[in-house]
Amino acid sequence: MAGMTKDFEPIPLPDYAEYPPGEMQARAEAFRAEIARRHTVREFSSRPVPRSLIETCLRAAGTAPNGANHQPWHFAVIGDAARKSRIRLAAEEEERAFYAGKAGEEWLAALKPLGTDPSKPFLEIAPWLIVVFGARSSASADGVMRKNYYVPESVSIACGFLIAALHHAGLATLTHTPSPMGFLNEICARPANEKPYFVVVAGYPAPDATIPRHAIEKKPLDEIATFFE
Ligand code: IYR
Repeated sequence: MAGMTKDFEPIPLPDYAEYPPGEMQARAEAFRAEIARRHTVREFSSRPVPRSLIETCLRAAGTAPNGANHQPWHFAVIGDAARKSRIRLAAEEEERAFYAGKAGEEWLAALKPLGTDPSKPFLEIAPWLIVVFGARSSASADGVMRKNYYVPESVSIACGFLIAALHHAGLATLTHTPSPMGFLNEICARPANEKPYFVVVAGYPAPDATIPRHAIEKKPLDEIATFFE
């Protein structure tokens, strides 16, 4: 029936795995080391990456925790040269205004150590651009439109899963946020109730890819965490 909500039906936790404490510590350390090898890359190779690899990483992203399990996201996966060119053209236009002063002095000063500028060749060179949209409302399984909850939080967590999955598979990524990015709805044929959040650029790094030294300076644990015990 239209608008009907589902009743609560608990099922046994299907696939939890417990490890001996020593193994837990080793797994935590192995994951830390693996994720610490992820670096945002801005120079990509045009080497092709199979669609099936991206599909598997998107399935991982789709398991992210989210508001009311409405899964308020859509991933527009751009592999065609024409759309990539349109995205580059529109993004560079916005970025030129941003770097010419729209961003303001403080923001531009904060970006100095990253060495970024309005030129975004990676938007045409990388094999895949994954445009991540958050849906303010979306259809339930029975086709009824309903409001979504915690959309930015849900989409950002899914994006984190996606970046981790792509890295784990051996790909380099860049979380690109042209500002404003409303132009992405038209290019990706997404409805107005969806808002673009990120462009996740994915591919092999260029053989001579560099990263800014600034990017490897990470805050120590005692600066990012406070324990109460
Ligand atoms: N969107 C711009 C500027 C930019 C902003 C932040 I905050 C960054 O961490 C990096 C870049 C660009 O892509 O150049």
